[in-house]
Order: sequence, then C-alpha cells, then structure tokens
Amino acid sequence: MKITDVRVVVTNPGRNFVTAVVETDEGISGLGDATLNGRELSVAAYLSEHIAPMLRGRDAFAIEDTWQLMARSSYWRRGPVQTAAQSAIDMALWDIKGKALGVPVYQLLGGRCRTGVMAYTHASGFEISEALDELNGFIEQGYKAVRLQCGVPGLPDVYGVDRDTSVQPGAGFERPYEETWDTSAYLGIAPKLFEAARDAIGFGTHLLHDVHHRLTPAEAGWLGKRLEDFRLFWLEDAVPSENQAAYRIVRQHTTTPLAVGEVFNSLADCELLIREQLIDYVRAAAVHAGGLTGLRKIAAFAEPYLVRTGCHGAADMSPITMSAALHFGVSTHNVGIQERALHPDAANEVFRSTYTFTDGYLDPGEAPGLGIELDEDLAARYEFERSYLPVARLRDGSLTNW
Ligand code: KDG
Ligand code: MG
Repeated sequence: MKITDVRVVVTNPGRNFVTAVVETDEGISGLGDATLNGRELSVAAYLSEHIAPMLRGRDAFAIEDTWQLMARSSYWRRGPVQTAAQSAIDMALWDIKGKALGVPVYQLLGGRCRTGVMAYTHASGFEISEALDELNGFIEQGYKAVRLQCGVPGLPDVYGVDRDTSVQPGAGFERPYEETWDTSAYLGIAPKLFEAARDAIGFGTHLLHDVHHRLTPAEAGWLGKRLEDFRLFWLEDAVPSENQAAYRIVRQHTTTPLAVGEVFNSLADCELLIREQLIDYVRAAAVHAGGLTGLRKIAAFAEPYLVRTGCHGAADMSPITMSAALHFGVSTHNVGIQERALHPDAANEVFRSTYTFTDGYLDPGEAPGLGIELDEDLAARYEFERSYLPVARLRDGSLTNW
C-alpha cells in the first residue's frame, strides 16, 4: 500500500486543531494530530511544504522507517514544529495499518494489558471552597483522580483557573494575555489548598497539582516537602525541565511524586530525568513526542527505571491525540494515568471518536485503527483564528514562565 498524498486540515471548532490526513492508493486514509497550541500554522506549513512531497509513493506500512526518515532528513533534529509534524504522520500510519488489518491500534502495540486507563481531570476555583466544590462534582462523576488548582491571593489571574477575558479584550487573538505571578503568595496558598482538600474528602481520591514551570529547585523542594502529608499522586512541572539536573535538588528534598514532560519532544529531553529516577511520571504526549512510535520509545526506556507515563491530555490537542494515548494506554505496561480535559462540543462533532469514559477509566474502543473520523465538511466551517498562550510577569514587570 502506497502513500499517495498528505493533506492538512486546519479547523477551529472552539479552538484551533491541525490534522494530517494521509491517503493511500488502496483508498484507506489515516488521521494524525499536528496541533502545536499557539504556533499552529508553522506545523501546517511544515507538513504540506516539506513532509508531504517526500512521503508520496512510500510504503504506508513502513512506520518505523518513515519515522526515522522524517527525523533524520530534517538534519535539524527534534524541536516542537518538526516533531509535531512527524507525530501526526506517525499516528496516521498506525491508523492506516489498523484499518487495513481490521484491528484497533492497541492490538498492533501488543494487545491489552489493562482493562482501562485511569483518567484525571481538572478542578479549580479562585477560592479554595470553589475548587473543593468542583472536586466533589468530579468525584460524583466517578473520577478516581483529580488535578486541583486555586487562585492566589492578590493575583487576578492564575494558571489553571478560569479567567475573566473581558479584562484584556483582544488578548489571545492579537497578543498574548498578560498575567502577574508572585511565587511567595503562591507558596502561601498551595499547601492550604491540599490540607483543605484532604480534610474534606479524605484519601480515597488521587490529587494532582500543576506548578507550570514556575519554581526554583529550592522552592520546589520546599513545596514538595509541605505537601507530603497530603499524599499527592504527583506534583507537575515544579521546575522548568530544560535543565534536567535541576531535578536532582528537588528529588533530594521531597518524596512527593514528580511529573514532568508535556513539552518534551524526544527521549533526549528526559533521558537523564528517567535514568537517574529523578521523576516518577513522564508527561510526553503522542502529538509532541513523535507519535505512538516516539511515545513507545520513551516508555520502553522508562520501564526498568520504574518511571510511568501520564500523557498530557489538555484540550488543546485534538481527540486524535487522546485516542492514540488510549491505544497506547491499554497496551503499555508502565502507563500510570491519562489526563482528560474535555473538548468543546463542536470539536467532538468534527472529530467523532469511539473512546469512552466509565467510572473513572478511559477506553479506546474496538473500531479498527485509532477510532476517529474527521468530518471535513464541518471542519471547513470553522476557520482558523490566531490565538496566543498567555505570558506572565513578576511584580517588577520582568517576564517569567507562564
Ligand atoms: O498549551 C499549553 C497547555 O497544554 C498546558 O498549559 C496544559 O499544563 C497543562 C496541563 O497539564 O494540561
Ligand atoms: Mg501541565
């Protein structure tokens, strides 16, 4: 079976998504997610201008060789744009192979080794009481694990808590929204949030928290230590991980489990973190870490070091990435958990999926391939809208990580 074309579909059913549609001479096509939130069109151009021409005529079943070709032919290896394009083609080829052989992709990855993948979702509120109300709502829906975020006194906007977008009209579309960040105020409130949560719900539900790359190693060690009694499932992105060795300091100071890696593009980005067992969970996602092929290489490396995966599953990746994560999730032994943020209804109409959520666990379903159909006519009705991720400034006006 030969690849005849790679088409790129850009759509905005509630938020921007970029999809690669790989077509073959046997009439089977495959779908791959190429969404790089805030820089979407760069990947769309990379796919149509640089990837599509070299893939026409290639064997659609040669997934590993095509993966290597995309990585090595670029010479400028890795990086988010190249890797998102590579990831999309990889997912699409697994989708094609599953459809051609009449099996769900998880069967190609070794078959089931668990009945479902534990999911976590996001509860938040500016006040701790509001965050706890949301947490209780998700527990009632069956979630066994919930990420918990709250507002920080004195800051009008905080990562992970819904903001009032009327405050900076036009931000997001014309320029990045600007938040203020105050580490000291945050470190004052975060332990109180988890103390209140454990007082309210006990220890029957896993709790997670995302620091979003904002602390120094010493600050992260302090926070992790304060949170130990509340037994988090994980503390995520406590420190920016470009400096992997920084996690040695965090690890020496706390036994709170650590998760890192939604921005990782390859095994090289987390090799030291895994090899030295500085983290417990790697957050790499199929769309940003080389597709199913890239994700499998990371998981296989992590397995003997007892590091498990917890794939990034924010709503800014399309349902194709979620489906890929679930085929990987039910067939890969060292999968720990899967993030689940709900897509807008319109996105679920454009991308019709077969995956299900039951009593806290996700399942990819039994449809051949990845189990996603793209309604291209509907997708065409939702035009791309430029949109930026926010940025953050310290109180002295200097930029810091958002
Ligand atoms: O595009 C950025 C988001 O995907 C990110 O902010 C979400 O940190 C995130 C998470 O853990 O889901
Ligand atoms: Mg995160």
